[in-house]
Amino acid sequence: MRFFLALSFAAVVSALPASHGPEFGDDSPLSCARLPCNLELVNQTYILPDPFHSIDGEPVTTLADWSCRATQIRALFQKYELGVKPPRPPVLTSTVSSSGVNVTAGDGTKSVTFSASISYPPSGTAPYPAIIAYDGLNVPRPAGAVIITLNVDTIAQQNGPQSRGVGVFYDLYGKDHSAGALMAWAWAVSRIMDVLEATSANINPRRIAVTGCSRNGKGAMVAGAFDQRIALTIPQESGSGGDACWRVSRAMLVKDQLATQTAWEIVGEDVWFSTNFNQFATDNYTVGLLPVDHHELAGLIAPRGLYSTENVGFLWLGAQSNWECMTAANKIYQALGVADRQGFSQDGPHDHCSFPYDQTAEIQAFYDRFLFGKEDTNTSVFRTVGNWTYDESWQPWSVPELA
Ligand code: MCU
Repeated sequence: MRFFLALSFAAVVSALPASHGPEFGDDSPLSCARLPCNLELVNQTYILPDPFHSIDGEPVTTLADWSCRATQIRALFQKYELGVKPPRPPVLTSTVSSSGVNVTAGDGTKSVTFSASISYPPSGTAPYPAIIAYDGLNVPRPAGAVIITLNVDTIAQQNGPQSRGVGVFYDLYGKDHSAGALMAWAWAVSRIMDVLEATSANINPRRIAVTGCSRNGKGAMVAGAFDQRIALTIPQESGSGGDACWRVSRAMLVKDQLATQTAWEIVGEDVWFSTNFNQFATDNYTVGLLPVDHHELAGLIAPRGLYSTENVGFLWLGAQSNWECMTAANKIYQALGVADRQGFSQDGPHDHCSFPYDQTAEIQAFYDRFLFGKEDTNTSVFRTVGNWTYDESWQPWSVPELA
């Protein structure tokens, strides 16, 4: 590592054209992403949308069908909830040093620069695996891994409704761009991935995790869902807008009078989502029209690693909804034959974003398998300290075995 101290690398990353393929990880035809302009939205308040039928009712029966359906689900999330994620920009350059990376992204007429700090491990084997941590690490640091810290507010600020459109993402794409903050942050992660693929920073771009807690956990899930180069996604206590499902959180509030966070509350609180989401969150009765929900957002991470943690200490996070939603997400992992690549661990009560000791071995198993390549590590973790079971009535659809 010492050679970094004297040297920094400068690289031009954008030799390749922006593409539909590698970032989104699918080789399905572009037609899979095309949505009908007159898509009829059906109100399903007590049913989680069926991941295994396309919007025109075609069943998903093969892995190729799923790849196409996943592309469609990404298109739906971009159109209705998160806003559009721009592809790799035509101008992308970087400098990497022993302590950080500067990324310059531009469209040919204007450009922006953002940076992320890099902390190399005292020992380990290069090229190192790395964790991209939103605003710092709240999970244990694995020995032998690099930590890349991204200050998310510099990309897209989230400081109440008036902060919409502030940050380098909007300096480049315009303050009225449809992306909410979560998607803008995901774009920045993908640009860091571009840089890691193109430069020799002694970091292995095939062994990258992304993590964040709370609002940043929502962001980590979006980053993992929208860049299939990320090997492991670790949303921590992401709650509503993360590993909770909008519909189940709504039912907790409206049907069971449990004071949890709903879509209606969240769009008024901050700018994490696209303004296109507002139509589903005008009150607590419209979210059933959203043609997707977060079991599918998490399912987009399959077949890659996903370990999400929750904390029953805060009803606001959505306790039953986290469990219900991630169990429904596991149906997608099951369909792909990789159920154990998704872990869910709900414990507590403990302080928000503190990492409890009893999750240490679980997360280490995910590190071992997805960051250190120990493929035979057992990552079967699906547990809650809560007193609830999966309510099958949310899932009237069946789970195919895709091959
Ligand atoms: C759990 O994430 C959020 C939550 O959605 C917000 O309502 C609350 O204000 O902030 C939480 C958070 O990010 O805490 C650090």
